[in-house]
Amino acid sequence: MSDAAPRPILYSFRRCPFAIRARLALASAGITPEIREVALACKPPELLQASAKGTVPVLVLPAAPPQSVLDSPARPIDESLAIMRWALGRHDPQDWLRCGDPGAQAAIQQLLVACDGPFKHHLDRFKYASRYGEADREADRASGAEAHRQAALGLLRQWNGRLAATRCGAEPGWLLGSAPSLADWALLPFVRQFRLADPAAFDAAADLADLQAWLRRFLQGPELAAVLADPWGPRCPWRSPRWLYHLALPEEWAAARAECEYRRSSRGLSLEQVGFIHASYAHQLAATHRRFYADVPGVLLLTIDPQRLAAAGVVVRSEVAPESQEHFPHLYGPLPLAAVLAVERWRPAAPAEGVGA
Ligand SMILES: N[C@@H](CCC(=O)N[C@@H](CS)C(=O)NCC(=O)O)C(=O)O
Repeated sequence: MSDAAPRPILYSFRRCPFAIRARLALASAGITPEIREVALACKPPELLQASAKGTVPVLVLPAAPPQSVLDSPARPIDESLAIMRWALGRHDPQDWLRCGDPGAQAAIQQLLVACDGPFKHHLDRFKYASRYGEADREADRASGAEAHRQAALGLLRQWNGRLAATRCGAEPGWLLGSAPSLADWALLPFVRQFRLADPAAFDAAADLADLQAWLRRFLQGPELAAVLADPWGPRCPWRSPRWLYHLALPEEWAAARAECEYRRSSRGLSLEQVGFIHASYAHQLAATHRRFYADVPGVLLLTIDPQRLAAAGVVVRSEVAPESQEHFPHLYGPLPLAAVLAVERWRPAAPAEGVGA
C-alpha cells in the first residue's frame, strides 16, 4: 500500500481482545490502517455512524472510485473475525486461513465458535462477576463466578489437549499442527485475558502445561507486543474533529463541579472578562497546550459535545484569533456540565496518522 493511498480506518481499543485479534491479522497482512483509539465510555460520532452497534473493532474501508453509477461504497466491517478474514483474504503470507484445506478450515471454525461463544461467556462471568452477578449475597456471587471459571477451564483443557497432540519434543505445538493458524491468533487475546485474571493460578495449573507454553511464546514474541504498543495500540483516545475541547486548571474544574457550571474562559481569565469561553478544535489542542498550559501539572482536557451545547442554548461561533488568523470555537455562555463528555488528564495525542507513518 503506497503512502499516498487512502488507508482504512480502524476504530480500536488497545486492551479489547476482539480489537487485538483484528490488529494482529491486519499487521500480518501488511495492512496499515489509521488507528483511532476509542474510549468506550465516550464513543466518537464517527464510530457510531459507521456501525450503530457501537462495538470495537470497526474497519472502515476507503471509498473506491466508482466503476459504475450502481456501485455502492463498501460497508464498514464491524466484527473482529470478519476483519481478520478480510485482511487475510488480501494477503496471508503465513497461511493462517489454511487455504485449500477444508478440514483445517472446519477445525478453525469450530475453535472460533467455542471461543466467541461459551468461552467468552464464562470468561466474562467470572472476570466481571460483580457486573453479571445476579445473586444478592457475596458468597453466592463468588460460587457463581467459580462455576464459570471452571467451565472456562474445561475449554482451556480441551485446547491444551490439541496443543499436546501437536507438540514436537520440547517445542509447544499449535492448535492445528506445526504452524499458527487463524484459530491460534484469534484465541490468543482471550486466553491471555483469562490468565490476566489470576496469572499465578494460570501459570501453576499442572493440566495446562502446553497451553502455558503456547501462550508464553506469544507473550514473548514480537507480534502481540507490536499491536499493544504505539502506533497500533495508542493509550490516548482519538480526538474527533466533531467535538470541541477546552483545557482547564484542575482547581477551576473542581469549583465548576461544585457550582454546576464552568465560567472560565482561558488561563487567568473568566467568561465575564472575555465575553466567551475559549476552546479548540482537535487539531489545535497541542499548540493551545504548548502556548498556555505547558507549565501546569495535571491540566485537564474537557471533551465537549457541540450538540449538547446547542440543546442548552449555548451559541458557538468559529472566530479568528487576531494573533494567528486561525479560527477557534468560542462558547457564548457558561459551559453546562452536561455538555462535557469526558474529563481526562491532558496527554499529548499519539503521532497522528496511520501505523505505517
Ligand atoms: N462480536 C464483536 C464483539 C466486539 C466487542 O464486544 N467489543 C467490546 C470491547 S472488548 C465493545 O466494543 N463493547 C462496547 C462497549 O463496551 O460499549 C466482535 O467480534 O468484534
